[in-house]
Amino acid sequence: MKLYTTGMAPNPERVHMFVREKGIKNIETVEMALMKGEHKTKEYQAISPFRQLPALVLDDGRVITESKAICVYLESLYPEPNLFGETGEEAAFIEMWDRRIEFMMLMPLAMWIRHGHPAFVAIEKQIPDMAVRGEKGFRRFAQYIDAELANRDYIVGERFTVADITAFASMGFARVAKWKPDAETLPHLHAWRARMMARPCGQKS
Ligand SMILES: N[C@@H](CCC(=O)N[C@@H](CS)C(=O)NCC(=O)O)C(=O)O
Repeated sequence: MKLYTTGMAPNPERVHMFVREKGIKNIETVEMALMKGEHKTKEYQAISPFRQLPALVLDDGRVITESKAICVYLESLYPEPNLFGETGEEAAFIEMWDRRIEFMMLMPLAMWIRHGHPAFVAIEKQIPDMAVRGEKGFRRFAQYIDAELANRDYIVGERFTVADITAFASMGFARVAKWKPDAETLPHLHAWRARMMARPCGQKS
């Protein structure tokens, strides 16, 4: 298996965190310089039709794109520890939270950074209003999830799942906007982030 990836980008990072939590060692990686547009070539488009990262090339040549789909595939090869749900019911709750985190936290954050950070003119036609809306949406959701985490240790319940990975990868990307959860105003999110940093997903090699 070969993983096309790039540093400091939340979607590839979701896969790397998943790999660390599973303890998977046999994935070759190909690092692409996103900000230099290395992924915009015809060669890479032949691998990933929308020229996005990550992309996982299987040993038989087939390609899986979409970070979550890559994680689903890896979960099928390495079922333990289970990160997608032991029962259909648990899987539904995990999926619900993972989608909420992806659409209400990661996407507004990406809008904020891609449309607001000067370095991102390299890959984005910036619309300043999108940055403003993104920042607002992200901050609103951070408060919401902080309140949720007052009652439990992890995004879904009492155990770590793929939804924690999506949220933690978002936190990592938020550092580009010089944002992290503050112990006074977002105490539960702050404590959850400290728990994530102590886990395999938080140990960058
Ligand atoms: N839905 C895709 C999104 C992939 C994506 O947007 N990747 C970003 C990096 S985080 C990318 O490759 N962007 C390239 C660009 O915007 O030119 C996934 O989950 O993998």
